[in-house]
Amino acid sequence: MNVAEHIVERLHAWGVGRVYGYPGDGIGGVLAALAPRHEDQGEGHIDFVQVRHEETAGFAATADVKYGGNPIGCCVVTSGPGALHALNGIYDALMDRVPVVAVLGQTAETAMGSGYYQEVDLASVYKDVGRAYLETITDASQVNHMVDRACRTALAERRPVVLIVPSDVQERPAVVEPPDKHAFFHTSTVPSTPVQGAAPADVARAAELLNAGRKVALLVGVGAHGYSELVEQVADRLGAGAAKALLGKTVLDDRLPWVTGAIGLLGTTASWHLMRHCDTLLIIGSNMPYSEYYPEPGQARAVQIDIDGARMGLRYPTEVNLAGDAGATLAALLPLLEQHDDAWRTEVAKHKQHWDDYSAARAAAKADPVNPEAVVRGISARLAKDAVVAVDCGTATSWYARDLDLGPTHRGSLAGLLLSMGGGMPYAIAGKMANPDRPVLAMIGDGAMQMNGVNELITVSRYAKRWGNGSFVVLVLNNRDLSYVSWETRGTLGAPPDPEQSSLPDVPYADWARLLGLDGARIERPDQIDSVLDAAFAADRPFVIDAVVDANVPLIPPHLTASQVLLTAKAEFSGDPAFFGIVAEGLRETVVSKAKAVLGHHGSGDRG
Ligand SMILES: Cc1ncc(C[n+]2csc(CCOP(=O)(O)OP(=O)(O)O)c2C)c(N)n1
Ligand SMILES: [Mg+2]
Repeated sequence: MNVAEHIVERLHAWGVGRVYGYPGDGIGGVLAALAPRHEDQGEGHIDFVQVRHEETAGFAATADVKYGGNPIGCCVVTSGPGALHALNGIYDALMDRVPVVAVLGQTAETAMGSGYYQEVDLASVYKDVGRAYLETITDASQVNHMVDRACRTALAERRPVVLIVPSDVQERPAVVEPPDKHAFFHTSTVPSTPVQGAAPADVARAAELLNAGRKVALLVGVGAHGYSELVEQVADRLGAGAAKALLGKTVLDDRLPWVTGAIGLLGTTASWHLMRHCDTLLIIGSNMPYSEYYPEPGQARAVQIDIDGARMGLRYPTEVNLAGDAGATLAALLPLLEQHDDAWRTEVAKHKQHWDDYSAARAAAKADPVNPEAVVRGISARLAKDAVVAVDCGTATSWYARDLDLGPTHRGSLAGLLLSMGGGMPYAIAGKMANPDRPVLAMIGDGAMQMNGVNELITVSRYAKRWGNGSFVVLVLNNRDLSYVSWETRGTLGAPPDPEQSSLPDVPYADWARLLGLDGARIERPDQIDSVLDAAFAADRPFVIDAVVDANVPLIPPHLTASQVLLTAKAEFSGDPAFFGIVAEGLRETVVSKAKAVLGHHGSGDRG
């Protein structure tokens, strides 16, 4: 056995059953060690997924864990350019707190320091993203303790860890049993028991606070994943309404009347009302960053449950901070909670209904040529109960948050805090690899599709035959614009976007899919929506929906601040032609009339 084979064996012992990667001579030894494992369908099996770009390997390793695949994600990439490509995907693991081990090749030790080709100081480049654990294996005796400590740290801290392995070290004979002497270690591959619930005395204090509340709001995040029933029971007991952070979207069913859906910039007016009118807040496993969407400071008494004691009270001044696993903590809390009446819930449900009516009207509004929300709502109606959903960064994120009804039977995720374009297709691939018997849906903007999606469709076409369930639907929102940023430009700078920067070439995405042996169709008119969606969801192979949608359906935040209105209006009045093209007339009226009211209020002809 050599060092590379030893590393692979030890990673396997920690639960690494799938590796996303790309070859190169800097990592040749490790890939050679993976080869027989890939063929071995028995105990020692490790799947190898060859992607088109190392960034995909980083994203997919992260997403694999999020979608319930391996307990620890793994990507294996070569030295220099391979490792530099992978960096962004590994940052996703850091920001969304996912255990991932990145194995990076490196220049041979003998050549290091000579300015050799592909020689990059990876320990420096990866210092930040690998802050939990980053080491270079330079001696065969280090393999046991370095792999063990890396994997244990990744799992315990839910962070990426990095092992750099020079190419010549990979080939050296392994030291499987280090000698029993000074400065050698004998380490364990037995995982640590998971963190349990919070301390009973603190749970009792939290119960007292929650029982005193009359208008309780829940903010539910990814930390509540897997505990949907408990969250519902707690909410029912407290007569509470609940808003969901983006990564917690599947914890509670969007269709429940007391669930107000998404919160924050992409959220609903119902979540805004819930937060702004509650007197008590219970945050469960969420680190939702938009602080202005929480209750006003001082308005609500708050309890937070988080597995990480270091992340308490960061977004809202909480009174009781319960550090522990959300499931165990909620289970301890539930018997201490008194039954509340449903007066507040009735109010919450009324606002939820308003939102539903408003959003249905938005989707029904005419657009040029097709309203993206109509397409997404059509998808929502057809989505299988067990679908796995991936979404990219852009307007797709908004429509995912607002128009797609998901619940605990689904799985849904994205690069939540990093919000990188190009996450959607790698997430969809990992979602399918982790759940080959479930249908997958990806929602991706044309910009992100052009960034990496068209290439990674090659990966999809390569592996599609392996999947037990062939359904893999990719919705491309072909609006020929970096629309999300165009709206940000209007809303924050008060300026129309520069078309040279923001417009995108039209690409026949469905034709490309068919060239690859997949299926696809274009939606160019509203009357094609139903037939194309029906075909997409009936297809037994990956299907690309090229939806030619309107870039100018406004992305209105749930609460328009006066300054946003002023700036958006300024963009309009300064002659942004797109703004006049907004065909969701009712909405346009809302923004424009609100803007005019504010402008009028400020008495400022000059602002126009
Ligand atoms: C890697 C990366 N580059 C740039 C951005 C900034 N950004 C956020 S959304 C967006 C526009 C996305 O365009 P597209 O994929 O076409 O989706 P749309 O908003 O048009 O639906 C951009 C450029 C980003 N988030 N990530
Ligand atoms: Mg676009």
